[in-house]
Amino acid sequence: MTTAATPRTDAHDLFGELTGAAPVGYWSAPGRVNLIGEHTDYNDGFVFPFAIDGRTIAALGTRDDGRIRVVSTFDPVPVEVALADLDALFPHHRDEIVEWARYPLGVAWALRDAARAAGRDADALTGVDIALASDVPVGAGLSSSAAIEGATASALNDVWQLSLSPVDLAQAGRRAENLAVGAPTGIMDQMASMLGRADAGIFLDCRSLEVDVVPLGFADAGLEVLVIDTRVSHAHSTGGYGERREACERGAQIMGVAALRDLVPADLDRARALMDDVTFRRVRHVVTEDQRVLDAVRLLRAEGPRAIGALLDASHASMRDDFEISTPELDLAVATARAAGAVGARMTGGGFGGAAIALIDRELVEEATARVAAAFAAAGFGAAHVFTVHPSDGARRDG
Ligand code: GAF
Repeated sequence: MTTAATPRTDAHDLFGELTGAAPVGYWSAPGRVNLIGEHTDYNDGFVFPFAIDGRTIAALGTRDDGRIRVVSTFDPVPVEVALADLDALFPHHRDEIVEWARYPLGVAWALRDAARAAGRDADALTGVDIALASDVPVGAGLSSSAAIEGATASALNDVWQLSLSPVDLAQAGRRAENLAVGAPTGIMDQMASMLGRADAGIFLDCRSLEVDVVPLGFADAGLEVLVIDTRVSHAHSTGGYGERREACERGAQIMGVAALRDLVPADLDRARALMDDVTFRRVRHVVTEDQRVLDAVRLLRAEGPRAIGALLDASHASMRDDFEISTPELDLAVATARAAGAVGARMTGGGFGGAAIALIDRELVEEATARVAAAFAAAGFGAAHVFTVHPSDGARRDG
């Protein structure tokens, strides 16, 4: 990912302005691109994301008054509360906190609970100052939120000496997102951000949370992942995301299963007979998408990355026609990338805006970028932001 921003310097400077001192350390976590497996995570299904080379950095220092203060490049006004007051704020009074600050404060809240569950005295945890800076685009569907959660969780895990595993930290991040922010999301983004590995995808079973790190081999195959950020902003705490989730739960209930993960494509004829058309199409997306994830991982291993192109295309069609979460901008991005020679393309993330990805030969990137710009201008859409991302390591201490 190419960007002029330097989040490490920004976090350092912001921390200095806030405290007049140097932090005790820096922790970082990446955003993610989901290669395939959309809206399957909260249905107990399969996903196959990778962590990207855009990261959020948390610069952290301790304080001895039991308070937490957060500041970020999203909003220069610091937010400060007593750690002990977090229990009263979340989830019911989250509206008292400005939205961006609910992510880091929500993680602190969730980790205090995790500390208690591990037999620690939550009131003995030290106060902290945290400065956050990021070069993960916000609102692009690249999970800038999981990057904030992962960086904050990693930092607090270390300074509070909680010894929680990356999966525990991902679960704390999801809890913050669901209850402190109010977005009814699944676990995919936090798992990808915590567990990502350079040049590899995270094949995740969202029921067992079992992870398989699968080499992607894009560079060796001469391929790039192009992100086409439509700049149509999305938010999962409002609107269509929750409605899709409800339709999936309704479908599972009608079919008498715990989650849509328990259905296979052969069950779809019965599903069609039992439910209304909209619910059926939501179910069909999830059931066929789970199968596409399994097929993508198998084909990637057997034949390499070029073999998954048709599955990426089919995934987009399913989200456009059955799950109805695409937008005209995303459809145009996908169609243009494919016409420019992409191996496969699809929208990525929760939908209703955000970004599409295209798996494309390195030497076609420039032309595809120009063609997207021309197509967006011709359609009267605002300019897209087009850049490449590379599969990268997950959350870590950075010094
Ligand atoms: C968003 C959510 F945060 C994820 O949990 C997942 O459901 C995704 O949308 C859709 O696959 O990124």
